[in-house]
Amino acid sequence: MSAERTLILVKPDGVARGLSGTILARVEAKGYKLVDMKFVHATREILEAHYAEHVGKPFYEPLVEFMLSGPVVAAVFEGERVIEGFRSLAGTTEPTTAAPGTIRGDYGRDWGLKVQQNLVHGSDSVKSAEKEISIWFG
Ligand code: DAT
Ligand code: MG
Repeated sequence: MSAERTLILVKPDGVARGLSGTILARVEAKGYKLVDMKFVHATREILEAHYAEHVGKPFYEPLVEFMLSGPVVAAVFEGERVIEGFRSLAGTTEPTTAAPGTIRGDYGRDWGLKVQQNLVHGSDSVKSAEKEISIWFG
């Protein structure tokens, strides 16, 4: 049985604020293994596949525009229960209320925009992780 893997993105706000290294260091420091990584400017095609579950929601188009606004770091991390472990480290979606100690809680805030800028993405299930790793890494 192969080890669990997850797709992590440092979103354009994280890269623009110079937090890519800090964020990746926190994932590594927790003990997960970095197995692939790249610096990439996403395309609309990639984002439409990545965020297909959110089509039709009021924040969908702002989300795609935000994710196109600058480069991201895409990384694959591996480890026992890494999907759940990274979601816990990232914190909840809204940065205002994400727990202090989490990435979103420590570095994120609400900027009063149509989409929450919350620094990171992490796959939410084994199925999503497999899909997302193939979208970003082929
Ligand atoms: P998560 O990234 O925590 O898995 P999600 O998959 O539900 O959250 O949504 C994808 C992103 O869209 C999320 O990181 C931030 C943004 N978002 C989600 N819900 C939102 C809302 N109600 N208003 C504004 N932006 C939202
Ligand atoms: Mg999600």
